[in-house]
Amino acid sequence: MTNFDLSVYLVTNAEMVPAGGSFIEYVRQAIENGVTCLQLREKDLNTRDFIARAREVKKLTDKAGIPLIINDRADIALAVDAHLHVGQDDMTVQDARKLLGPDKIIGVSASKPHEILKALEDGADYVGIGICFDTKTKVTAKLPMGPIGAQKLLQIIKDSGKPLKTCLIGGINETNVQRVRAQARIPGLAIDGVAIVSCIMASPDPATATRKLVSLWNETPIFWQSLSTGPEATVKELIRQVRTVKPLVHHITNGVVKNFSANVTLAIGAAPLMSECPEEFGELAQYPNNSLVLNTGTPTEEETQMYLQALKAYNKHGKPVVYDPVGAGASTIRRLSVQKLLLEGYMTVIKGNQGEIFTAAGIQKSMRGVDSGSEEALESAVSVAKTLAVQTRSVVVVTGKKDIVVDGVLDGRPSVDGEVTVAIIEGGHELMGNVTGTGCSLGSTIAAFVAANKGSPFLATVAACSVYKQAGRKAGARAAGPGSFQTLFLDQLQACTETGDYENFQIIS
Ligand code: TPS
Repeated sequence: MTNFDLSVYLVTNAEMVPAGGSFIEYVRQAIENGVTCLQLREKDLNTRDFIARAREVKKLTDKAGIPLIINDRADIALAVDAHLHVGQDDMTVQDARKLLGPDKIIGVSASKPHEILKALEDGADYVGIGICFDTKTKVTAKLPMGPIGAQKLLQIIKDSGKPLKTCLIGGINETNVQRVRAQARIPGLAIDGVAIVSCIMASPDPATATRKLVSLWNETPIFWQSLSTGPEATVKELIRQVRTVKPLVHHITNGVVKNFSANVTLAIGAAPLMSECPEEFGELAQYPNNSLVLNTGTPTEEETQMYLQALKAYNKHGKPVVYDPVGAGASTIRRLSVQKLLLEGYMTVIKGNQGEIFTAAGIQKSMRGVDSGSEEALESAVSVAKTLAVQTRSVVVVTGKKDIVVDGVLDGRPSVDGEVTVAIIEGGHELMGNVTGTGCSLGSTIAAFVAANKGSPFLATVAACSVYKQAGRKAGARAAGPGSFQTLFLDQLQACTETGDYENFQIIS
């Protein structure tokens, strides 16, 4: 059967219902408030009680016109004329099909490529892909794959050409459902829904929890709103907008560059704020016209927890986040920090040098031995940046002799079919590499530009890189060495942003 709606799929767990609540009442409220599918998952009921409960629930699902799916027990599905979900250790889809016939929905849990291939071969109607995030609901040794990790499974389904539906499960709740929807997709195929246990079953108010999940699933994700191209603006207007809006740029950055980053932020007409105090992240994220620079200079486990709190606060309010994964591939702890942050949050812009962007994209290949300024290196960096932009749906910046800016990818735009917009910006000066903080402060500049130009994060990022390169070129031409370069660079940043003087850039695709 293919005609069913997986978008908000409740999987029950009677033990989670808070004291004083009634299971059937929870199910009724979830159904009345919009779940589109319901799975009865009873691990501890005896057969007779299970059937009785299934009949009771089926009255509600029939009335609402949504499918009732029984977990694991084909006999019970048969007895009550319901559909079936099986796990990898349960009856196979093939055997279940023999029992239930062609008209019943049969779904199967899957987390690995070979399990998807088997589901396709066996003619499953949908797969429950997981675990997406950490979950306390099910004892599992599986590691969270995140919405990005689900993309390679979607690719297998797309390549098969079969109409296998998908939902993601594990740790999905109102704080991450929109990011799941935004990121769990590849060009031409998106997940069909999310399956939820605790966010509804353990909630003190299942009606509100359900309504919220349903509306978050159906609304345009908050990230897409800020990723829309918006009105066509000239680069000069984008630059002017920074001084007009005076965005507040919250920095979490490493000690060695704090002072310089704050001065750069001031020079371009924005306001810097340095805070590593999680207690105020929720409030700071709600300031108007703000953004977050997440420069993960010292990613100890403790610091990474702090980064996560800031990321989640800014994501919650749909505010721009510029992520600078400093030294991303240099050590295990740095790689883990990158993985964790990309699993747990959405970045508006990811900025790094070639090595950092390769690591963020999960690509091991080293460009060692290749001249970083060569055409070969540029081409390979563009291709990796595109991969990362498509995966994360972020704007990706690769810094270097030439900066590369790749557009984040959106539905409804041509880029979704693989054509991603890329800008290349030349300019700057070699002295930029001799002053600590010039790399990190580009992150501050991008954050200010993106905050001031919410409708156009791609062009705003291009504008930020262009102004930055221009100020670098001009300061370099006048400087006697790194010392005078530093002061001249701040002067030039102010002058260039005041006059709208920027380095020309090239859109290559
Ligand atoms: C459609 N499963 C994987 S994670 C999990 C369960 C029950 C717990 C999630 O809980 N796919 C479907 N149905 C299933 N039963 C499974 C997979 C297995 P929470 O949302 O509280 O994190």
